[in-house]
Amino acid sequence: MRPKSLKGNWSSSLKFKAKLRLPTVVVLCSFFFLAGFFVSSLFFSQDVDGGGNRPRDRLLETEYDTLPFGETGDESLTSIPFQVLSWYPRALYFPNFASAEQCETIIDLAKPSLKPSTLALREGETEENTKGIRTSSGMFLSASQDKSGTLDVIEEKIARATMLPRTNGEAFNVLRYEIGQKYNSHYDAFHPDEYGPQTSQRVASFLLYLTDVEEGGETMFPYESGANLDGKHDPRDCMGLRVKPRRGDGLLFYSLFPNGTIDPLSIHGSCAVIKGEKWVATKWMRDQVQEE
Ligand SMILES: O=C(O)CCC(=O)C(=O)O
Repeated sequence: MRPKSLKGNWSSSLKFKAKLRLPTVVVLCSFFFLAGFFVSSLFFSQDVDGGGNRPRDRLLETEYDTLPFGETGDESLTSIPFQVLSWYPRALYFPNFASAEQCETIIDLAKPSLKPSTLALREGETEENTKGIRTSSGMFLSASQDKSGTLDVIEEKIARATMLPRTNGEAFNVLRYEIGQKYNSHYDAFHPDEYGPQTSQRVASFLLYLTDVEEGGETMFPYESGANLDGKHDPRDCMGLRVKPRRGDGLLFYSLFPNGTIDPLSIHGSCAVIKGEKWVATKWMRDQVQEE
């Protein structure tokens, strides 16, 4: 009897175990399937937008088929990162536009020839009655004067970034601001009502910051997005959108609207340097080809 009952117990326990195993297997399979799905979806989502920006890198680095290009085009895919600082006026920021060595080279070239900065004078203005508006020192330097080729490379990069031809650029105006020095708010474009008829006009300005500035020295846009238009604005005040100089970074803004008229919000200036020294190279781009 005992063995029989034992056998009976054994077989019923086997049946019980078999009954138990089937749902367990199903549950375990489902669990592993779901876990696998979850882990793989994690990897997949990192691939799409995770910290590394992988697809974008891939697009820039790889087999992106470039197109046939015209006589003055080329094969390279240029990547120049920029940030839109403002649409009113149109202002863009280009981090790491130039290297520290390039900045040093430009400063070394300009340093021996610095003179007090000057202004384009309006009717009734004299050097005497405009004293204090622009207190930096500076000099003009064209790419052809720089035997190291640094300005040539920078000028080419500015032309590519702005799609404004190099031939339309004035020589670089390299400026140094010492403590307390500044440039009151002003327009780079010349209004014919104030300056008389113009044969060419400044379209845009590209500023390459050659140094960091410990404190002050920001490029300011006091009317950004229509602010401070109540007629009480004092051009000496450091206000509005302020761009802090960082060595090697670039700032581009447009003085003219696409229709060729002057953007009243493009007024800008340099806040006084409070601590440190500011060096900047300005390139004004015009609507007409410039003579060398
Ligand atoms: O130094 C700056 O930040 C501004 C320079 C400037 O306004 C100019 O050169 O026209």
